[in-house]
Amino acid sequence: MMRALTLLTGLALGLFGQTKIPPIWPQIQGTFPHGGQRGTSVTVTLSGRNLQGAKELVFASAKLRGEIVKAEAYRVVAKITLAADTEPGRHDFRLLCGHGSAIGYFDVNTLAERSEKEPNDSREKAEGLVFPALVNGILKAGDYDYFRFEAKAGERLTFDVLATRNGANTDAVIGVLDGQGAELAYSDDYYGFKDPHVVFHAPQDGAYYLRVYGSSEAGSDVSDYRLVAGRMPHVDLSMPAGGRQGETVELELRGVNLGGVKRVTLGDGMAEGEVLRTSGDRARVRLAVPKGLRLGEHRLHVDGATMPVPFVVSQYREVDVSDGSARNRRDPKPVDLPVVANGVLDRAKATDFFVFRVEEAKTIVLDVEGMQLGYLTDPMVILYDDAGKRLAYQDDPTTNTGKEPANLDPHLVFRLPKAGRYVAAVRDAQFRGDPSFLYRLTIKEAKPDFSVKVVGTDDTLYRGRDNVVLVRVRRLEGWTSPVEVWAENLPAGVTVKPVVAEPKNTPYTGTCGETHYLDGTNVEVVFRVSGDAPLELGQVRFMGRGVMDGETVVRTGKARYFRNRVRFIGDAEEELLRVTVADAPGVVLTVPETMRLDAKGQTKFTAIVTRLDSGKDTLELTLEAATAGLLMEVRPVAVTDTRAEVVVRAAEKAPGEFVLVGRVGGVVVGRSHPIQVRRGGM
Ligand SMILES: [Ca+2]
Ligand SMILES: [Ca+2]
Ligand SMILES: [Ca+2]
Repeated sequence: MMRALTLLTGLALGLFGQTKIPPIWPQIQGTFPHGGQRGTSVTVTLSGRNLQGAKELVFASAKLRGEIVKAEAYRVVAKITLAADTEPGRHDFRLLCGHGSAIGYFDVNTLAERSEKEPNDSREKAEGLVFPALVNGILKAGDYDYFRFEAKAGERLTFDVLATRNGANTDAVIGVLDGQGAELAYSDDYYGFKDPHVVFHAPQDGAYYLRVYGSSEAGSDVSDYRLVAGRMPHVDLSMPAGGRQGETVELELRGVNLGGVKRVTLGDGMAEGEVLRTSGDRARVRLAVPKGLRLGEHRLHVDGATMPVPFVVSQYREVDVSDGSARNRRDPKPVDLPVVANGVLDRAKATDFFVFRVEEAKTIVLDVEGMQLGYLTDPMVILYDDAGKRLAYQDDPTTNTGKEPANLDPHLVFRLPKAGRYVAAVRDAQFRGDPSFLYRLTIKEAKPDFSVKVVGTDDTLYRGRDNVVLVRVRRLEGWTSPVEVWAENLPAGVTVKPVVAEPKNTPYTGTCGETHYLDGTNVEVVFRVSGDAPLELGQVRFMGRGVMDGETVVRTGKARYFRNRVRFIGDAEEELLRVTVADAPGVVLTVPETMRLDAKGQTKFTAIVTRLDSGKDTLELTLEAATAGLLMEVRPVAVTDTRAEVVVRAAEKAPGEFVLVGRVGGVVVGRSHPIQVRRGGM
């Protein structure tokens, strides 16, 4: 979640310049358990900062209901009720507080769940697993979680740890050990964002161990994970990975333990597939794609499988070349445009070639989906003329520096100079290959278009100020005109002036000072909030409009997960931006969460003082809600000071808690979050 860059309006005589508001909005860092079994109720603890006053927990799906049980600054306890027909997989929720909202993710499964029981740090203390198992765990720093299981020779068992894919900050590793503790299988990062996955082939009958731990032994009190283990089916991909609206498609699911697959469902019960035949690692399924189904990515669920696989609903003819029928450069696969080719770059250097004809000069687009669907493919496309001369190629549409969300999927737009035959090729940019390197290549005549994406999902809009929300316009299929961006459905007292995104990608500076470009244009949309706007929650819709070749195109914006909070990218379930109209405090006091007393029962810290009031008078700091026996020493903070050195003494040397309060002229202008005082040590 990227927050508004809050600027000041200068209404108050321009005294405070452009003070940036420190992060005083709610932030969720951990969720435990990070999911639940559908048809049950679960008590969940959300850990984070600035969670005080949480009023509601709302889900995008009506099948899930949240109820706040208890709300404190660092912790919210909520009860979540899951309807029996909730779609399995990840669901967005929002925690709504008076001072802002935060997005979180909740995983829904069909399996009965339990939590790990510490201590389980060695084989001797391993917990028994009964398959299928779903265990919720926490990886503290240096933590090892051992589980014991029985397997028969030749059995294939799936171990999957769901953590970063839920937004958890857990970089988990798993290892499978034999009865004597020798490691037989290992996985650190299997999925794009560091979650591990192992399919274990048991070499003989007997007892084995599974070990879950943090990469480099990293972990924390809020590093949660969900372990799914058993003889369950696991699907790597569906081939083809999409189907055309209103058509019936025959799919091959590829994975392990697919022999018993009986039920395949598209999305939230939108279509049921008919299982035609199965073998151990394949299942053939006939699926009628409903005519009115929304275009784009959906989830395909296999009953009992660990995870759904992506399935894209398209409006073009789909072909499957995963049988290797496009592998030969001298004998490329003939296709008619428009077409979506589905393939797998299954081995190193694998390249698929397609030949097509155009009857006149025209602009075409070669668009690949790979990474966007969650696969580790880094696809690139190359375009040749009939004589084999390379006309154009594209690897990534943006420079991927790690500073901005990555996009590895090419979108190449090219003007074919004349009628004739052309060849398009797709391969991994580094010539890597793997049976899971799926791609979907769309080749079609370009029809200029654009997308509007909000950079983030939640924002707090402060009264009496201008608040900036970043919106990214991405030009597609050769769009070269300006796009006007505006916002609708605004809360009372909030106004927004339309902004124009010029057809130029936004530059940004890399870590070494070099210049890079985004794959789109960021515009700053300014939300001016009057001083008397009602304090309320709202949902804002962004819109974009542009004219090209005499045609007006209007698009609705979509809120997008932002990399800093969530390790995955993509559109949030709700397309509207959640906003909260709130008052900025007169002062923000940034303080540590925890202090430890020294041998004399004393501790000190520096409070960072950000004045957001007119700042003409000295700030007095006092202690509030103090546990008995806590005393504080601090000097008044002069208007020009941004730091305050605070000394705290505890008569009892016992744990306690206090809040730092800022007053100007006797009036409270701000409070810190609670500071826990603990007994000595580090
Ligand atoms: Ca643990
Ligand atoms: Ca442990
Ligand atoms: Ca990992």
